[in-house]
This record gives sequence, structure tokens and C-alpha cells, in this order.
Amino acid sequence: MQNVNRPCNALRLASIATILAIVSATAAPRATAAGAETRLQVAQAEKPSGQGTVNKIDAAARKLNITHGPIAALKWPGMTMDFGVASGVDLGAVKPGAKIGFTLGRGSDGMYVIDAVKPTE
Ligand SMILES: [Cu+2]
Repeated sequence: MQNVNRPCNALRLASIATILAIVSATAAPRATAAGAETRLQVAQAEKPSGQGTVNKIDAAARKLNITHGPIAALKWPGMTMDFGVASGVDLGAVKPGAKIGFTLGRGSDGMYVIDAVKPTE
């Protein structure tokens, strides 16, 4: 159970490398304010989100173990893994077995954390 976060870490690094390659290939010729704004809007539109089933809740550690479907914005496949949960999310509203939709943001250590949760049924 401790190691289930690793596949996502490797994939996350791979997708960061891809993004950096794309940005460095496209940024130089169009380094205008309008170009930067367009890229920002694209980044916001692609905020990572997913759907899954809650397996375990560790309220003290603020972690959820989730079996999630593919997360397209990150090119992650579906998997079962632990996620940290941002402080603004009410874990008291999350129950084992619940089907949820969630969005991901970056924690202070750069890892993805769940920053919003809503039931999907
Ligand atoms: Cu995952």
C-alpha cells in the first residue's frame, strides 16, 4: 500500500518533461503578453480532474486511497493509489465506498493533492 503512489510520480515527471519540451519549443517565437495569457488559459482549462471510488480514509494524515479512472490532463491511467488532501476539503463528508469526482492541485512539496471532492451519485 505504501508504494502505490510511485507509478503516478514517474508518470508525472514524464508529463512535466513533455510540457517543458512543448513550452520551450513554442515560447520563444511568441513571447508576447497575449501568448502568455493564452498559455495560462490553456493550463487552467486542463486542471487535472478525475473520478473514482474511495477505498480508505485517513483523516489524521489527510490521505485518501482511491481507485481512480484515467486522468486525461496528466495522461495517468486508472489505478489505485493514495492522495494527500488539501486542508480546505472536508474529509468528514467522504465515506468509504463513495463514488467521487475530484480535482487536483499542487501541495507545498509539489505533489498532486486532492483540492476538491464532490459525490458523483
Ligand atoms: Cu493515480
